[in-house]
Amino acid sequence: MKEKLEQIRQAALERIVASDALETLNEIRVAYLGKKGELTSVLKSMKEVSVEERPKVGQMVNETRAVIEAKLEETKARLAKKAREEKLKKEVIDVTLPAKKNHVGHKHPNMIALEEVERIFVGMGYEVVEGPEVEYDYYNFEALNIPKGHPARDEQDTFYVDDRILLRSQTSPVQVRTMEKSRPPIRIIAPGRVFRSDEVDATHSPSFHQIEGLVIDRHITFADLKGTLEVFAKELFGEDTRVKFRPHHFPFTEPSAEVDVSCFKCHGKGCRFCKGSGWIEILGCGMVHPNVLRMCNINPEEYSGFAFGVGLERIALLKYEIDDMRLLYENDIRFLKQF
Ligand code: 2U9
Repeated sequence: MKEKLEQIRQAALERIVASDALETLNEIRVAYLGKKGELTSVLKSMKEVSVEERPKVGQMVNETRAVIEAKLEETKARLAKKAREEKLKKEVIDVTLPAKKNHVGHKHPNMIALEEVERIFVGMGYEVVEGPEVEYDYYNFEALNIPKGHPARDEQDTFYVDDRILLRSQTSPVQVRTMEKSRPPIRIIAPGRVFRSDEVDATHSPSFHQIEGLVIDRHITFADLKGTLEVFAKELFGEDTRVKFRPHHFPFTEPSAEVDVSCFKCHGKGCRFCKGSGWIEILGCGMVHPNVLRMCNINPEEYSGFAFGVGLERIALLKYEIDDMRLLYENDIRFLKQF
């Protein structure tokens, strides 16, 4: 029995020392120490050993098991360490290699200008509202006091989808929809893309952006309109900016005006930027026409309001002194990088 145990011990240790993988160690453990393993079968044959000898043989079996287990553990630790070292060697990173270049995006000048305009009006308590770019003729024209056959329809050549549906030529439909579903007081700005069948040149494009504003409440007067737009102009172009209201005509407002700001380059003296006049036109505005209020279920006897519209690209071109609108649409990274 003693020789047998010694044989088992020798063979097990030899196999353990020769093994080079953790899986092999597991196989060896099963082969010698498992339920059907060689050492266990020795224990099972104890009944053949005389009663006096049994404790001694039992102790020898236990010793053999302990020796094999210890060698298994020691080898397991050694193999695990070796595997980890090999893995680390493979994963070595050369920190001196040049890094990959990160391309950082830039905000489009339109976006910078839009955020600035939104900041100013949100600061005065306005909400920002958006609406569909594909609209009904009703919201784009009829509800704005521009019936079929009105000359204003020819002034802005509109893209029609069919005889009822079109690509909006202004963001005014957003205000009409807002008036239809909410009661005054209303204080909103409506930024968004609009479409007109215009030839592309330095100041025109078939698709551009507007920001329109609308305020409806009791006792709103032209003085509120003037004060609001003066605050807007000063915030946008500087505290020393002066504003000038010139009478104008829009079908949806009465009275209507166009607004000029004093040239922020020459402060009104006249320069190339303002084409010698000292003034720069920036927006159109007026008191909402009673017909428009009525069509949106608002009683013009009780409520009044003002509205205005600015071209976003025009603001971006002025603020960043860009001389050609096409630069805003080409998305040339060398141009956009400058903002
Ligand atoms: C409702 C009632 C009235 C919106 C207005 C203008 C004046 C205007 C132009 C400026 C340059 C458009 O970008 S542009 O081409 N807009 O001059 N827009 S008043 O008036 C409204 C809108 C909605 C219900």
